[in-house]
Amino acid sequence: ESCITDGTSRHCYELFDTEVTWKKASDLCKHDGGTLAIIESIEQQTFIEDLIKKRTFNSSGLWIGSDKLHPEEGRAWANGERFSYVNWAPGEPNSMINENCVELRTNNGTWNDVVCRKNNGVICDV
Ligand code: GN1
Ligand code: CA
Repeated sequence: ESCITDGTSRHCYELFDTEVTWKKASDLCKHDGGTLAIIESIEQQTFIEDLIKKRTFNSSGLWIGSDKLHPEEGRAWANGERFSYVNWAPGEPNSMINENCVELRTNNGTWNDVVCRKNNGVICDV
């Protein structure tokens, strides 16, 4: 079972080793009745890392639920919530002007800002 209960909320994750843009990833999760994963705690982050370690991925990154990294408007999840927890790779985010979406790297679970048109795998919270 790919679910974690964190505080009062329950999260069930679906991981896809595919190659799609952020928007297509978001649509895929909606089609499955969920959203791209919004990671709000180290417990959720560690749980996702453990799921990733159980399999292999061709994708270097998996889309998570933010397409809102902007120098002026700031950083937020797609639902408008501010980041309460972050796991940026060292030196990231490094280009909020061009790189407005967030990927979770499959090699170590760290986050990177990247162009939204990149092709990545997907982490849905369904
Ligand atoms: C990648 O390919 P490069 O080095 O220009 C990445 C950036 C990271 C950077 C870290 C499309 O950029 O988001 O910040 O590595 N871009 C892509 O060194 O993967
Ligand atoms: Ca980056």
